Amino acid sequence: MEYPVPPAILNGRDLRSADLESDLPGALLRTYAWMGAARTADNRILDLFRQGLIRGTVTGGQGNEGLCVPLALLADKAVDVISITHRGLGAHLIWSGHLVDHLNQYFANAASPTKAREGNVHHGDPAHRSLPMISHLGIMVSNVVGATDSQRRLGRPAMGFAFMGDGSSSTGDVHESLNLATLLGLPVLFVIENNRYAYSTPVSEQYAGNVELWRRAAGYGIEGRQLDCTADVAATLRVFAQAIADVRRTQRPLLLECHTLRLRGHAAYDTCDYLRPGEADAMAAADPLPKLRARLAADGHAKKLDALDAEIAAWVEACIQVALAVPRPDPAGMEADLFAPPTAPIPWIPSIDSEPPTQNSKPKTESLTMAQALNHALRKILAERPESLVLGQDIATYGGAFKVTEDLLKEFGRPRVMNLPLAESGSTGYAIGLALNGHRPIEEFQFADFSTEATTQIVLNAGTMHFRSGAKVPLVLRLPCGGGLTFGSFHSQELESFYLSIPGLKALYPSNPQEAFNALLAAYEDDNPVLLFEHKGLYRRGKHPVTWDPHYRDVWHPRCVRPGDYATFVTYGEMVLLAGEVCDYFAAEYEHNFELWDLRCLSPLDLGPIRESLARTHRLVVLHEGRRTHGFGAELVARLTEEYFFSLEAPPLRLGALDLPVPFAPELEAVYRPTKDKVINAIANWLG
Ligand SMILES: Cc1ncc(C[n+]2csc(CCOP(=O)(O)OP(=O)(O)O)c2C)c(N)n1
Ligand SMILES: [Mg+2]
Repeated sequence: MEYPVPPAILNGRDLRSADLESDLPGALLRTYAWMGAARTADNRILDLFRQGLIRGTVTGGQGNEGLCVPLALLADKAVDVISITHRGLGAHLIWSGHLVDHLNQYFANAASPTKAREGNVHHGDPAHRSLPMISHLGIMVSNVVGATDSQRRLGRPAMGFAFMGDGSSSTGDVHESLNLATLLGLPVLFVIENNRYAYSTPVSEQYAGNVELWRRAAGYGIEGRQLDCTADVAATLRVFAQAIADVRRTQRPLLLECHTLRLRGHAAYDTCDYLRPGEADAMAAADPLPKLRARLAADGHAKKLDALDAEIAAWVEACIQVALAVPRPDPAGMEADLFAPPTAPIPWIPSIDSEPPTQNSKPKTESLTMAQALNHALRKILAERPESLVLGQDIATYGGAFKVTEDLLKEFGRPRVMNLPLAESGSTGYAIGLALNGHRPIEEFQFADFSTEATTQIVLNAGTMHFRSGAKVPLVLRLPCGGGLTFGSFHSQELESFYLSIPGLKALYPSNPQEAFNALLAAYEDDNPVLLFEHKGLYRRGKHPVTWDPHYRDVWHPRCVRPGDYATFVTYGEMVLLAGEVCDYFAAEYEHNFELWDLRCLSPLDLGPIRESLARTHRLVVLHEGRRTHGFGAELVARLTEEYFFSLEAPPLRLGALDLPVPFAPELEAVYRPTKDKVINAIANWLG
């Protein structure tokens, strides 16, 4: 594909504050050229949408160029981090790539940067720290905080640019991110693109009338400023240059409310009936682009501008023709791209504690609880992998609600063992940002139940990242889960089917200390977000020998706990222990030997060995602690029996909890959960 050569002035993608002093006309001409290119492209994209050549939701940036173009020109694209909104085509054009690349995204063709798996402006350039957008507004802001921190940890003089609309500024993630960035002292410029509307909702219905958004900064203890980006582009450039210099100098966040415009309504289909009479005309009159043109023309550049406009229009047309000629996307490889491909194992020191065994000694074995085994694994990871860090609520000084992170702070210090505020979504978004930039965070949720606060970040952002952008999110999410401890509905849930009903996440669920140790190493070295379900009832269920296991990666596959020929019994987590006792009972009382399988890995599912077992036994029992309806067992039974249906000697048996919130009192919870007696009775009835 040959890319049309851009007008020479567009070869310059940078402006520095010194340029504003030494050659203001040149700086303004360059800004005008980029604003004009963005406007022309946005207008043509709208036409192409109306012709049916572009699909989806075309949300133009017409009117916002006076904001996003100056900022993108002033940013240091070699180190800074940015997340651009759906009004920022101009910033995309400046940050990286060629107009054709961006048009390919809109046309969703074979050369689209998201491989046509996402549309509109939902692309970025993660390799160059432009973090791709998902539709869910406010979500990317914390990613910028994380990636900026990652840059700082790597010793790079970067700052972050986190954009949001006036509507998006109402989301919890924006609040959480402002708080987090201030708490951590991170150089992030939070930019509110206030165009006075969120779709059809005017600011008067978005926040109380007497509020000015920039004043919110005071509540976080940072500085806030406001700026009218529709007035004078030279002034805008100076204010932005100052704000950028201040953020770099203070290494603190700054909140900048920018008054801007949305000239073509919310999206291509918006009829804008909700505008007040005369409002559209007033917006058109405030448009900074013609104002800048008039100023430059008055300064004697009229001819140059005519030529430049013509050159830009011809270039945009030529780019459209090139992008239109690209073939439609190929569905091949879609499924393979859900996850980042496997990597080579990390060269771990072959011991559980990073002390290499001497030549003749065998690897050390220690008797550990599961909580201690996890602590050992975390210590090993922190000691051997500089890109690792452990974060979560109360995990530093306190050592975590279940003491799994005990003493790690003492050994590794605060930047690598970090308490986070009570803000699961922003914190997870921060961790995603770190992971996108090469760090490998391990985040502890105090209880798995609280991870639902971060569902969008986990499932829709991290879980879809590789599929839609090719970027890797190596992130371990530790989820203390499960019941039986009288903790009630909000501290006892099993969330595997909740999370795994949407593709994109890997999940391990160890059932003993050795497997927990292995699972944490395996999860850590994976380039995808991995949920690590840790049953709280197993944390201190006795001590068991834990040693270095060179086959630690086997946790991605099921394990045969005991062989048998009568039935295939599949379970995972704490239920493995219960199932073992149930198998003992049926071996003793019925002389039926069940072949017990510990699934270990819930995603990606490897059912091959279990299918082989079922081909021998012809009977299937599936047990899990979570609720039955939409439970993980439904998936297991369906997948396992669709192949062997006609050779089964009995209907499959699916056992789980009642379809209720987890009740609190032990007497009630015992009725809710699968217990040994209930499972034995159910199987005995099934045997007939
Ligand atoms: C969390 C979330 N809720 C709803 C939407 C649907 N939606 C898309 S754009 C939009 C308005 C956004 O307004 P604002 O943040 O002011 O940005 P603007 O479009 O004005 O630039 C809405 C409600 C969304 N994308 N994300
Ligand atoms: Mg808005």
